[in-house]
Amino acid sequence: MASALRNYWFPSVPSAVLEKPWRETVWTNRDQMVEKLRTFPLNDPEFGMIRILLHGPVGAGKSSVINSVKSAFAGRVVMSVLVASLSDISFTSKYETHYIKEGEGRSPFVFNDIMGLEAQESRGVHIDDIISALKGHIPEGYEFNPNVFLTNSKPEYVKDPKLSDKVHCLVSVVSADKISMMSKEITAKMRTVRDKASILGIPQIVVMTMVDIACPEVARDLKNIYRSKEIKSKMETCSNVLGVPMTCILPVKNYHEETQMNNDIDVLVLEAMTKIVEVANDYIWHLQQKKKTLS
Ligand SMILES: Nc1nc2c(ncn2[C@@H]2O[C@H](COP(=O)(O)OP(=O)(O)OP(=O)(O)O)[C@@H](O)[C@H]2O)c(=O)[nH]1
Ligand SMILES: [Mg+2]
Repeated sequence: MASALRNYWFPSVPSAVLEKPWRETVWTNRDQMVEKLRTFPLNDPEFGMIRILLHGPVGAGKSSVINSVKSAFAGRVVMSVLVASLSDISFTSKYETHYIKEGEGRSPFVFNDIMGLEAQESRGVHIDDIISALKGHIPEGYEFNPNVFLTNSKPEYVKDPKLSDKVHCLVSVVSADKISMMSKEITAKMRTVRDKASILGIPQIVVMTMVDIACPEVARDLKNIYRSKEIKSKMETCSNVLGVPMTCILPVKNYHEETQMNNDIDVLVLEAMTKIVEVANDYIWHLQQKKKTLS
């Protein structure tokens, strides 16, 4: 009786979460996922390593993604890549390779972090520098200058990049809470970089961060990620804005204020990482076939 009365006075609000997840996730597989990535065999060992380039708007969580992957591998929260307290100027200004420690050695994949994109022409990383990075022409430690991009007339330009200097997967990092408000200038810059990567044959993945900010149900329980209507809608927006299929969009929540490890953060980060490494390895195989045909 009491509950019938409650329903009468307070009609039920549509639920923010779907009854069933629309994408399956195994939440108990953390250790196996780490092990699989640790022992990942490269299709062509001559490459030495898979190079992953992260790009995206200022403050999207690019550097934090690297810290989250490092943490998942180390089994403790690692904050070795400096991240910004929220600001509209890119905190990362140097081109740096980040290695993932694995036992005494290092894993077969590395990340390159890059300055963030901004709407104005003279601010943020220049898209020609991102394109040069894709081709392996940007030297380690290079300090980006939004006004001047690196050309082949400069001494620091890497004229003859090795296979391992080139990028094998381009990862676009966007934040779930800002994707609907992304300016058309930034969208255009991201699409230009993606088009160039496509011409070069480089595979692309989108990592959507800040899912905890975009949806309270996900902030409450990360396992709601594929039940959240809000997150699905953000991913669809992301797919439309950037022109990437849903299957290439991986939502994650980064370590940002936690001091303790969290299984669910790790699982989503490792799922994204697995997808990145798989598409990059397919690309390496493709390049190997081309090399064989030419020799
Ligand atoms: N709540 C929440 N905060 C996050 C997440 N990812 C990153 N942050 C925070 O967002 C801010 C920006 O993160 P960064 O990793 O520095 O972003 P970035 O893309 O490297 O930024 P720039 O180098 O300045 O272009 C930091 O304060 C992070 O702690 C996330 O998934 N959830
Ligand atoms: Mg950064």
